[in-house]
Amino acid sequence: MIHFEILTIFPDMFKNVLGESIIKRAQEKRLVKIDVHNIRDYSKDKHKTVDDYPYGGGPGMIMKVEPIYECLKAVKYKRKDTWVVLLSPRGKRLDVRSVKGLSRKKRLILICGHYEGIDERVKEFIDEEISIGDFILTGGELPAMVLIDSVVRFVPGVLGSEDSVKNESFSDGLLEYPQYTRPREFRKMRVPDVLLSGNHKEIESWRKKQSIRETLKKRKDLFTK
Ligand code: 4FD
Repeated sequence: MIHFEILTIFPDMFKNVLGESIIKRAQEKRLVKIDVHNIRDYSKDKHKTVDDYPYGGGPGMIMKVEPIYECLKAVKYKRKDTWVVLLSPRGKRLDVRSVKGLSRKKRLILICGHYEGIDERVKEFIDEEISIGDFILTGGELPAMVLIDSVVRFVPGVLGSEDSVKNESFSDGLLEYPQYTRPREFRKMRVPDVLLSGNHKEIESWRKKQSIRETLKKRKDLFTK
């Protein structure tokens, strides 16, 4: 069982995405628990403020530290079994290795930032800053959902067969080989004969060759890694 605690000012964004399909079933099977907390509920002033102008001037608004800290305290962020993550474009890039590592945590607190950024003092309370790629989004909510989706796939029992995790793209550092299903021919495009041969040795080596070819063509960087 892995437990996610999401801290956000847009809790409704999570309801549909995490309430569907595989993640929904994983929650029903008690393999995954996801709780969403509204940071605004922890603002103490009468207007429930969560952002303010930047000291020193400049464009946009900054997320205040106090509501985030109060929300963290409410979810008991200091527990030893807990890892606190801030989704941020300044974080360490998420990849298959860090996803696997995160999937072994008992409890993950995900802080979703907004506006032009977050008061730097929030970083006192976090264990790690993670980015899903070199681009800026309007909030950390989509990155948090991407992280949860990728992590949940590595939790034992979530996917039908454990083989589907081991066999996939990146598991051996290469891109996935081409896949086909029926029909055998569609608009003159035929499924490669080798896949219908029943010769499992030949199929395996054909797939390996295709993987290497795809990786050389599109992702040379994976080869040098
Ligand atoms: N690339 C990512 C994460 C968050 C984000 C935000 C500071 C901006 C992209 C903290 C600045 C959060 C990413 C929200 N954009 N935007 O993972």
